[in-house]
Amino acid sequence: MKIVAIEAVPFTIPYRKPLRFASGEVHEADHVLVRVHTDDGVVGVAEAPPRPYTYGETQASIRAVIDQIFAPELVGLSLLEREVVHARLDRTVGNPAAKSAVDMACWDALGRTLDLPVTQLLGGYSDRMRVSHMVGFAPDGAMVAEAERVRDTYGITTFKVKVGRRPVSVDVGACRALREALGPDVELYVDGNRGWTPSEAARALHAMADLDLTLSEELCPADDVLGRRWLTARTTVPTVADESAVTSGQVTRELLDGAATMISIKTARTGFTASQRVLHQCEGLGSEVVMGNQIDGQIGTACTVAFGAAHRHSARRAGELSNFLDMADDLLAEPLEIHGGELAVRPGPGLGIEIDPDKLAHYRTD
Ligand code: MUC
Ligand code: MG
Repeated sequence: MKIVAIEAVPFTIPYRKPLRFASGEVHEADHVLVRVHTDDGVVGVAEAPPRPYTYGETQASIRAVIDQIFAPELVGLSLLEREVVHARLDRTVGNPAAKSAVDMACWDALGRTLDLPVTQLLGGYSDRMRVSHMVGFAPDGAMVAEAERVRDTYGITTFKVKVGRRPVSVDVGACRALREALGPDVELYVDGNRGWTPSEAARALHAMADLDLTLSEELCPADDVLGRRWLTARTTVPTVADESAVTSGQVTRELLDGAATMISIKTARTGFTASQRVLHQCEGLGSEVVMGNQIDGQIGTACTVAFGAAHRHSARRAGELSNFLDMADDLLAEPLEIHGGELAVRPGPGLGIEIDPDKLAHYRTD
């Protein structure tokens, strides 16, 4: 079970249509495939999606930190020395997506070594999650058409609508158009990616008070310390901390400050090990969680559902598991499929996924 090598392979897969949101936009998946090799000949995999507008990482920085710092520090350790692995990773500040992909590839390698699914090693609560779909910025008609297509094709009835940066009236109009078209039975919530001031956010929530929004995520920046507290205290829509709550300490601050009432957990930024810490922390503090999406491909989505379904606390809500539908292709030999609004966890050892070597050869850019 000794780690003998860690590879960081860059690849680029185009999107069918770009995803646009307040802090950026994505036209292609320029991710990094991470492979952890052990002395038993086992290979664990995971993917790191660079989000420079959220955490400052790029495809090149993820490769560099893994090749130059993490791989030399971890080679020689056993897969069972998880605390040592994390103590070494934590010598480097930041780099959440790079660290998380290394962590999850180690878990995949451990599951394959033990011939057990990671989801069962983590908690084994359920074998599936309901799916929530993210709808990015577009004219109202296009946002409605996308939501209707996703509902009709995949049975998805929970939608996270991107807001912020555009004028409040435009986003309010889009949310109203979605509610009118989809009817009262779908779940709608909004994510501002820090795009509004607290007063704009308050005005937007007031204008959408009749739309039955279930959550409002990261409407204003974490540094709006008093503004976020003010907003959270005055709205009846629970406020979700996403990119403001990357570490356990930030989760504590957000919740105890009254800056947010819930936490988005993303395996792409906290892996399995630190996501489990955050999950248990939230459970202990009485805060709900939502399994978020870091604009993941299919490998990342397999990780999110393996984690989200494994725990009672994270399996309650629909998880954000459908971004890969926007991509033109992916690397898995057997693609993920959403049916009846649900995504099943892959059975089989580790994450239960295999990389298609021809697809990797086609999309890798090194
Ligand atoms: C989300 O929930 O914010 C957009 C930027 C990012 O880092 O994640 C996505 C989705
Ligand atoms: Mg978010």
